[in-house]
Amino acid sequence: MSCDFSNLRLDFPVLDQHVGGHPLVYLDNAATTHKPRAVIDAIARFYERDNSNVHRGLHALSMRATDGYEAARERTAKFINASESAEVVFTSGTTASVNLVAQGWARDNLQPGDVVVCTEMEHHSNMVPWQIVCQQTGATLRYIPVLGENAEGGLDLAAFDELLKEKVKLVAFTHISNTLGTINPAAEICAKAKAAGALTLVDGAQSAGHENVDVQAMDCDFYVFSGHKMAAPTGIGVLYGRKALLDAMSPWQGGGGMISTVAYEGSQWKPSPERFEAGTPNVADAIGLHAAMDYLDSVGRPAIGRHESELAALAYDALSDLPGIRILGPGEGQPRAGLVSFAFEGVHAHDVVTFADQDGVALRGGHHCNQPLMRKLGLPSTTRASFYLYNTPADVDALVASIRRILKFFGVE
Ligand code: C6P
Repeated sequence: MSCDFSNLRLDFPVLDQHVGGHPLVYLDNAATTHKPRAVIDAIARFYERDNSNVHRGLHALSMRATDGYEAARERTAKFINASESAEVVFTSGTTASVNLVAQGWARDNLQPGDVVVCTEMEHHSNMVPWQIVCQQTGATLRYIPVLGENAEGGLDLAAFDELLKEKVKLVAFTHISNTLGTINPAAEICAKAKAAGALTLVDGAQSAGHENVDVQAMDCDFYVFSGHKMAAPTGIGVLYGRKALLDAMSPWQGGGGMISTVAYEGSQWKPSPERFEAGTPNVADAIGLHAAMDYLDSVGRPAIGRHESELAALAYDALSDLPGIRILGPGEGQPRAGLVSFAFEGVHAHDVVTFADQDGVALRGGHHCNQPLMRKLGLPSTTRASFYLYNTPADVDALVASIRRILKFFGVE
């Protein structure tokens, strides 16, 4: 049964408001998404009935909280098709998950002469942690180039093949680019890396809530994502890792919950996932993440992905007609995730976003945590419209009308 996306807006209370006298048109979903009533209710229910610390108490509330937290882990394993729930570590988000692997795996396993490969389209969160650990270990960081003056050619996989002739230990790359909308061939990249003896980390921040993710089919070693970009709360994220790898990794942070025994002389760790969850975890938001996964799957992730890509294609076509526009990422008719990032000569993205806000249209302007990519493309910033399941073709019309108004003001159209 196909889903009627036109009514989904009603599930998201925050969308029922006016901004600048106009109904809110929220097109900043790559930054963070809104939460459906089902998620808000699940969090409220936890605080109203079950609030307690987990894994520590033997009283009823603590046991209910523990059950809820561990059920969220089971649900997450199912959501990404991990082979067991112990492969799911809860973190505060994508950034924390990448840093955990950088400091828990890479710091112990890299040495001078080793190479980490990431890409020129990487978000800072999947670049800076590798820069830090390469500095710490003497390893070298290399980048798969992007092709084309607007990066429309995606990743240069021939150049990747060349890089793999070096002593590559890890390939860390984004599944979907938050600035370009490029959908990278994750399984192909993982297969190439594996054949060269390298591990893989896939940044799923922009893919996890937008398509079916199967970490076993992708055959990656690590997959990381944030709840807040997929209808779940802020402050909860996931590190998926193969069990044997996680169990061989050092803890990133020490404290309660992650130890098996502690003596004055030293301590021993629990296996994963507890080893990586020192201190009181974010129980309420893990329960919110569980509710978000149920909600997204009740709509259907493949349908959500198709819907967003259709909206992005509509926006791409309408914006392409505007004078002086430069649209980044995949060209006309090429596969594109649900976002469009663009720039106009002589009109700064921050002006575009400020004007659009007066029309009730929420966009993002800036470098989108992709400074090196912006520099390579010769742009200070872009304006980005990013879609989610509650957006509609009418939202694309509002976007285009607002952009036309801005261009008139600046005398461009
Ligand atoms: N991108 C954007 O507006 P955190 O902040 O840890 O939840 O996610 C970081 C992150 C990592 N990888 C990718 C591909 C991302 O898009 C993001 C977050 C936001 O594009 C904020 S800069």
